Amino acid sequence: MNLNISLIGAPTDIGAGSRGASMGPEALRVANIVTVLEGLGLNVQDRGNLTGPHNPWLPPVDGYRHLQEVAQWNQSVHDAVYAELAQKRLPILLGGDHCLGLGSISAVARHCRATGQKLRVLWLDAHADFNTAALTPSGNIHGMPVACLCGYGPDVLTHIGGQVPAIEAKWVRQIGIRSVDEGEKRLVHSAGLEVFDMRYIDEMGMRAAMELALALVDANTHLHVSFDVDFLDPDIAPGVGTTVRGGPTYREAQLCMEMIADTGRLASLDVMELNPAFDVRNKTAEVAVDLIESLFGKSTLMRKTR
Ligand code: Z70
Ligand code: MN
Ligand code: MN
Ligand code: MN
Repeated sequence: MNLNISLIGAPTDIGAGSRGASMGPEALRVANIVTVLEGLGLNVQDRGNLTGPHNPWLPPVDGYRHLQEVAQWNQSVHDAVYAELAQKRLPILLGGDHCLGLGSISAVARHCRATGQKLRVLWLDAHADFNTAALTPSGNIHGMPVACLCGYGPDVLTHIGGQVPAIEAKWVRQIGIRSVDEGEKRLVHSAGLEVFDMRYIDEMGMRAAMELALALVDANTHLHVSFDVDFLDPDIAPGVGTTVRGGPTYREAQLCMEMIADTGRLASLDVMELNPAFDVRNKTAEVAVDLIESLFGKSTLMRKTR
């Protein structure tokens, strides 16, 4: 794995349905993300925070809230993530709401085109984030980034990164899904997204889900993880804008992270939707950092010394 890590803060809630994810990057720093990663032997550079338009908190226009502001934040995320990849570093985007997955993953896809790597995106989330302007019940663009990446969305969002669509649906595996809107569900099926929802995880177990989600990941695969903290069960992660009951437990989430670590192919990461305004004594940030530690191979070290 790439041992050179760059942290990029994106302090905004521009695409979210509640305010507060803008405080996510600092909460992750307060939960010691830098020293925890350094403790694993990684070289960590904190690039500080990006800047962008403030959140005007307006109602949707033509099915989108804050479309221009979302586009501007995503362009800045795209440029920052692409620059780190071009310097052969592993970017960790500290969100910020999940609309920014668009800027991050479009940059990763562009990097993969330049280097001839295959891309696999693991989308860990309670939500499919596959809405369009016509389907969305809210207009919140954090419910749309996967659709935009796959080419379903407005030009200002789908064109970031220079190729439309930025990715193919078949490169994506969604894990932990348990809240999908009616129209969104139909688009998920027609686009052919592979979804390991909570029903699947309950019946088959996290191990089987991850074995399939990681199938055919090889030495030429760039593995991107987009971790929406609301993936986790609210019992362990109350600090998000939208809690949805019935998510992975700490142990299931940890196994998920460990199996990703075991591939050795993790090459970029988003940590999104952490909302300190809903958290209790920063505990959700601490759980997220614990799980990120597993994602970067904490348990691999433990197995070697067993
Ligand atoms: C709903 C929508 C959502 C959070 C994504 C919810 C979207 N599907 N919420 N992430 N926290 O409004 O599109
Ligand atoms: Mn999400
Ligand atoms: Mn979510
Ligand atoms: Mn690479």
